Amino acid sequence: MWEVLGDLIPEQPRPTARPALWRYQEMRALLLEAGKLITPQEAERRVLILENPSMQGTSLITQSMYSGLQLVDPGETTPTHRHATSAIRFVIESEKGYTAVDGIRTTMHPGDLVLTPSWTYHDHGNPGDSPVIWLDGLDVPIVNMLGTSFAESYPGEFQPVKRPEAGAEVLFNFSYARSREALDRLYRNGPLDECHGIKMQYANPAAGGYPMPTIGAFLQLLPAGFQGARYRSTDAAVYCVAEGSGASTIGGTEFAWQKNDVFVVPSWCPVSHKVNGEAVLFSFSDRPVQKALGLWREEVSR
Ligand code: 1HN
Repeated sequence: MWEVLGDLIPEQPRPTARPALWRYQEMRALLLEAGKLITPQEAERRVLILENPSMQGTSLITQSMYSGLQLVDPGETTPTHRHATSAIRFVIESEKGYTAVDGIRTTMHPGDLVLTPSWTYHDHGNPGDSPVIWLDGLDVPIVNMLGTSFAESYPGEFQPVKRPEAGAEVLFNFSYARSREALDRLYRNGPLDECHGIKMQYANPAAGGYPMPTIGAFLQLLPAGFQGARYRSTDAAVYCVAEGSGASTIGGTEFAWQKNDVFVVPSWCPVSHKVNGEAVLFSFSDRPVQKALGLWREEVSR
């Protein structure tokens, strides 16, 4: 043991992920090109994986999360399937795109957060005439680390549509309009956090707590002129820019971002955000897992 102890039990996190940013305009062009090369029926899902550049061959964005950008072209539907892995979708472009979860459809609008809980049958479709694109986040490495992966196709071509359009009460779509309003209200009434600006955590509307057992999600408002303090936490986070532009210094490197860009902050890596105009950031992480296990830590690093 004495030969390996330092590597078995590091004194602080040694993430294999490194800070990285994907520009939406580059990714979008590649995704539309993929749209000409393969159908969702051939691919099951037409996704460009956002693989962490220091984790090549793993398909992962961090040690605990998978992420990718998915395209559903006009007129397309995807096969119906289910898996033990849980998924979140943060919608980037969509006029009429939908996700159906266990037979209930919800229309996806830009900025919406749509949940696909573990082992629910789900499929997507685009009855509109412009491309539908969203960011997928899945707990794939957690499920695989635990040896608990199951997956199957829906027996039959389509799952029956129980409700063609879920109402506003649908429990698996957090609409951007409502979240954005809440951010504004908090900004008017509340104090500004020195690191996060105004940061909200999405909650499970039925049970309280996190939206799903393995994935936590957040939406934060950075008011015009905001220059955040340095912060780090043990949960590596994947960010997607919902509105505006700005820059984040991640582990000492500055990453300038624009609307819809995706960037990753590894575990225990200091991050600070700054903006000129107002901006809104979406993010997700494995925080519920870390909290449940009593492992989560954070600090403001001055
Ligand atoms: C999946 O089922 C979807 O249902 C997207 O849209 C991405 C990545 C890995 C494994 C399953 C989807 C996925 C995925």
